[in-house]
Amino acid sequence: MKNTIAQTFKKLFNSEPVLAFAPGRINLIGEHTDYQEGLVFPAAIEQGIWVAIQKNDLPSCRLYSEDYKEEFVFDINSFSPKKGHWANYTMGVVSQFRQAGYKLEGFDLVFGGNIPASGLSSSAALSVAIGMALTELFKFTITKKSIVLYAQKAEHLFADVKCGIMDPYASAFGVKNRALLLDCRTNTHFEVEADFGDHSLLLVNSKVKHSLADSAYNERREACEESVKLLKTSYPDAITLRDIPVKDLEKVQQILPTNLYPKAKHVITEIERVNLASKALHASDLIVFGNLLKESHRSLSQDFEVSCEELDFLAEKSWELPGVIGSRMMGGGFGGCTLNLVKIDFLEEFKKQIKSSYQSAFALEPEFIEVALSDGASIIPS
Ligand code: GAF
Repeated sequence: MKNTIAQTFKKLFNSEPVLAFAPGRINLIGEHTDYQEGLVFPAAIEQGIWVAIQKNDLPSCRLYSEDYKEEFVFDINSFSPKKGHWANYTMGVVSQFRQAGYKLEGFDLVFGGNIPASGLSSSAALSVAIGMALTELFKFTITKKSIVLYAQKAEHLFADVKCGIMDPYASAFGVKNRALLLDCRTNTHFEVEADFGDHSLLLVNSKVKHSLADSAYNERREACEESVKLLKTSYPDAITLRDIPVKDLEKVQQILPTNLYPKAKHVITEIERVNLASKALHASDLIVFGNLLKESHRSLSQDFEVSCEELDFLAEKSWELPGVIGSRMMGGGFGGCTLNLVKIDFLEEFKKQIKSSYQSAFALEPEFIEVALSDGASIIPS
């Protein structure tokens, strides 16, 4: 893929580009906790997005998407988001650089990737790769952490999704064979060696992406913010749900209305699960780790209500199968993949059984993706 992107660039723009790469991510556990300043436990994967870029001495930016086989041009001094368009991520990041005072000139850019399913953060990978590429091209002094924050803000302002920091952070800071225990209050992480012994991390792509995903995401975030406001009467210092102790759930239930309590409960208990799961993985206690994945799924499905029939089916079916230590929906929800920890000897049987039962239930063929935890974003030496 890297070579294809570089060749397309040379063919279209007849110059030698700077190349950057940023990976997609998985998340072991900790969903919908990042925007409440909680803990998450993601990792970068091998697959990602490559960006080729060079200055063009023009006042405009000429973009080409290798995946869509489409071009898009915008004026570097005057641009605005175009609903649902792939160019929003580039314009969003450019706008963040400009707002931070960096002087950009026109450039040409080609991008494409090999991220195999939805829910693996291709948009964050793209934004991080663009941030890395711009920094290298214009020789700016910008930290990876700033690029992560620009990528997040670009998604808020140009794609209308009020996401947390997890996806760009994992894409930027991933480390081979390690998961990142990321504290989304301090935006700092610990690396935890991810040794799954004779088990493999397998994603099952449900092949569905329900259309309400983005609006429901923002609604969930608002519900959490509303809960914090109400909880402030008893917890005046609380800034986010991160500040509510898990032992206080009964008290929380008395304060919050019935539509908000389950959502708050999910976030508060999920943060605790991340804490326990990271310790379990560190101690190589895969049974405890796997049970926490299952609890996480239940909570996301029943309390936070971001699962869907297909994801529930895949997770629940997996729990019944021998050789499966844990299974849960992964990411924002309403489609995408489940994350499964499956004994290597049982992988083929697992795929056979899941494929046939999912096909009979939904007339869809699931896709199986084995993932390896990998390094984060980088500039590719020419
Ligand atoms: C999406 C968001 F982009 C993340 O910030 C995170 O909230 C995740 O959903 C759910 O954990 O990937």
